[in-house]
Amino acid sequence: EDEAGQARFDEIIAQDSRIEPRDWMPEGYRKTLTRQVSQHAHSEIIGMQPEANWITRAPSLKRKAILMAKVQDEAGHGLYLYSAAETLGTPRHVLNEQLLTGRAKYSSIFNYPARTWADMGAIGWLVDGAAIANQVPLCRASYGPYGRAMVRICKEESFHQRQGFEILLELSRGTAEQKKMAQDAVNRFYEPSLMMFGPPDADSPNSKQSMAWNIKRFSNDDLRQRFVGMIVEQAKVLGLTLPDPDLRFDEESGKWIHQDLNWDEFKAVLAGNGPCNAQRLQRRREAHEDGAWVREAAAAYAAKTNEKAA
Ligand code: FAQ
Repeated sequence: EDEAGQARFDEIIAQDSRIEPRDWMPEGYRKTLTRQVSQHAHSEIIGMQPEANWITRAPSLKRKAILMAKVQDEAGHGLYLYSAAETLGTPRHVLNEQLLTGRAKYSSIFNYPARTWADMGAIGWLVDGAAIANQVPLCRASYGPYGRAMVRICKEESFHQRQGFEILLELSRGTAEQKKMAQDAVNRFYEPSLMMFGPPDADSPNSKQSMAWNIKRFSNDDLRQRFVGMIVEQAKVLGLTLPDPDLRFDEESGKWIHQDLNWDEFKAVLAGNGPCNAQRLQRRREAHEDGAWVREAAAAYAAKTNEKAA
């Protein structure tokens, strides 16, 4: 049966068609997707924290409403992605346990602090911008539930990116102090946002297989340089600069060249030693404990309903 399943799986991949939850799939495919999709879900949930910190301090009612909507969207993305991950066979409480015990990764970017209101602009523009550049190709991922989830998520990320851009634009056109605050936020988030695309291709153990399985469509470095090209023009409109002395377009390769990134810092953040890792996980554990009564009530209600039905 495995042999027939493998042959059918290979055929679906060769046709660039989709694998669905009930289809036979190699264990490695199931495992790498569970890893990537659940880590993506964890990123959305942990990613609520830097911005949630600023909801009470948003400079106007309108800004507050927009920021609240964005953070709620991220919660929605997380739930959506956990559902997609569960179709691969691992229940959500197990995935959650992996996050709370620090065994599962989530995006490095959310371990950096959001210090000023301008950081809401830089996060929207650069972090959501990088998320879109990485996730648009994932809409064509070979695993059906993941690809379909990505389509909806990318639509919302586009709104997020525009709202961040608009915050920076307004600050940049404001007082000298506001413009300085915007530039400072961009300076701090530029390099970490480039690291969101993952390690350089030569140090990316999962890329080759994930590309062969049509999960990833482009390499980490390829997406990174594309993203840089996108933001170069947008930075001009913003009247802000990117803190990268090596930044240029290389005619010969048709690619954007950027400065070398500090991969030691990236490794430290992944190992749990970034500026906010401990705080982010601590907050998530507290939120999980605070929600215990909701889970208990939902389970009791479900048991009662089942009893009645029986
Ligand atoms: N941070 O072999 P590769 C968002 C890990 S957007 C932490 O290249 P792969 C929206 C990687 O997991 C952020 N870990 O791995 C939002 C692997 O470790 P493992 C989330 C990283 O999977 C905006 C190891 O390094 N987006 O949340 C990172 O082929 C604003 C080796 O790396 C996604 O998750 C990193 N930056 O490629 C929310 C997108 N990079 O698991 C709130 C989907 C790599 O073997 C506010 N994911 N690692 O132990 C992907 O596209 C891929 O998983 C990559 C990594 C490209 C991230």
